[in-house]
Amino acid sequence: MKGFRLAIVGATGMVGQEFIKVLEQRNFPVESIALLASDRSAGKKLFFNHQEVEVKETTPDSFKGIEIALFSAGAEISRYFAPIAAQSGAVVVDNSSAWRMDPKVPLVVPEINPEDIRKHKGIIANPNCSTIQMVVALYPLHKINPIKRIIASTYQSVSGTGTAAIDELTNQSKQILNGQTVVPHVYPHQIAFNVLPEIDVFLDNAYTKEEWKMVEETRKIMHDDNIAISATCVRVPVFISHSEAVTVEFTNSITPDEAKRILSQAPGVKLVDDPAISLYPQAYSAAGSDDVYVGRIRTDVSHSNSLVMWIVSDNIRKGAALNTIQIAEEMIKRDWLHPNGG
Ligand code: NAP
Ligand code: 12T
Repeated sequence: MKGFRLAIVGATGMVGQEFIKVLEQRNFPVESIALLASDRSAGKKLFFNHQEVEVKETTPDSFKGIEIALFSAGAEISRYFAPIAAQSGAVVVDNSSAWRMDPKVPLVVPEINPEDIRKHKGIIANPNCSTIQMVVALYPLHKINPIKRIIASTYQSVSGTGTAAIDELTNQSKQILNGQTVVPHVYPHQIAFNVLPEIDVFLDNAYTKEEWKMVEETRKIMHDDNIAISATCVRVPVFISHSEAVTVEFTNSITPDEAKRILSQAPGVKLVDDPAISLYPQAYSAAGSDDVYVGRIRTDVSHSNSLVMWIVSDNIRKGAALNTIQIAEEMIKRDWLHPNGG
C-alpha cells in the first residue's frame, strides 16, 4: 500500500506519544513522519519504527508536502495551525475541542458515523474521550431502540489532562504518604486521595465544559438532537482510563439480557459482566487496551424502559490516539482524502 507523509503536532505529549505507538502497532502506511511540538522540544530525539526522528518546532511551514496531520497540542494550537495545515493540502485529524462543534467539521467515531468523514474540508475532529467511550457502547442499542435520555456520571483519570497531571498525582501521593503538605498546580485542589467534580472550565449554565461536550458531541455523532442528556464529570486519582455510570432511557422496553446480546456483538465493545464472580470493567485492566468495556448492566428500577450500566475505556487510546488514527485509516480505506477532488 502507498505510504503517506504524516505530521504529528504535539508529538512529545501524552497523546502524541500514544499516536506514535498506535501507528507502529497498527502498521499504518507511513512514507515519512514529521514530529512537531513547541520550541521547547525542538532538537529532541524520538523514535518511530526504530528510526531516530528529530522533533521540530511547529511553524506555518511545517505542513508543506504533508498529507495527513494528527493534532494533539491543545485547542489553541489547533485553532491556529489546523487551517494552515489544511490550506497546505493536508487533512487534519484534530484531537482538541477547537473544531468539534463547527458545522463544517465532521466529528467522527468510526464505529458509528464513518460516512461523515466524506464531508470534510480539510479538518476532521476527534470527539472528547468521555463522549467516545459512551457512544461506542450506546449506539448499537440506540440503532435498535432509540434512546430518549442519558444521565452520565464520569470518573476520569488524570492522564486526560496530560503529562503534567500524571506527575502531579505521582508527586502528591508520595508527599501525602510521607506526611508532607501538598501544593496543587495542575488542578485547583489536591487530586491525590481526593475526588474533584470539575473538569475543564465552568459555563454560564453551571455545567462544566467537559459535561457540555458530552451533551453536544453525543448528539452530533449520533445525528439526533432530540436525545436529552445530562452529565456530571468528575476527576479521580486514577492514572489511566475513564469510568462512567450511565443511565439510559429507551423508547421501548429493553431487558438487560437483550442489551447484553446486542453489546456482545457490537464493534469495539467488550462485555465484562458477571457479578457472581465480581467481574465488571475496571480502569486498571482497561488501561493499554483498545476496547470499550461494558458491564453491571441492569434494569433501572426507578424508571420504565431504562437500563443502568458501567462503561470503562483507556482514555488515551480509544478516547484519543486510537480513535484519531482509526479515522485516518477509514479515510484512506474509503479513498476520502480528497472527497471533493481538491
Ligand atoms: P500534554 O502531555 O501536555 O502534551 C501537550 C503537547 O502539546 C506537547 O507535545 C507539547 O509540546 C505540545 N505543545 C504545547 N505548546 C505547543 C506549541 N506552542 N506549539 C506546538 N506544540 C505545542 O497533553 P496531552 O495529554 O498530550 O493532550 C494534548 C491535547 O490533546 C489536549 O490539550 C487536548 O486538546 C487533546 N486531548 C484530547 C483528548 C480527547 O478527549 N480526545 C484527550 C486528551 C487530550 P512540548 O513538549 O514542546 O511542550
Ligand atoms: N480538559 O479534548 O482534562 O476536550 O481530561 C479532554 C480531556 C479536555 C478535550 C481532561 C480536557 C479534553 C480533558
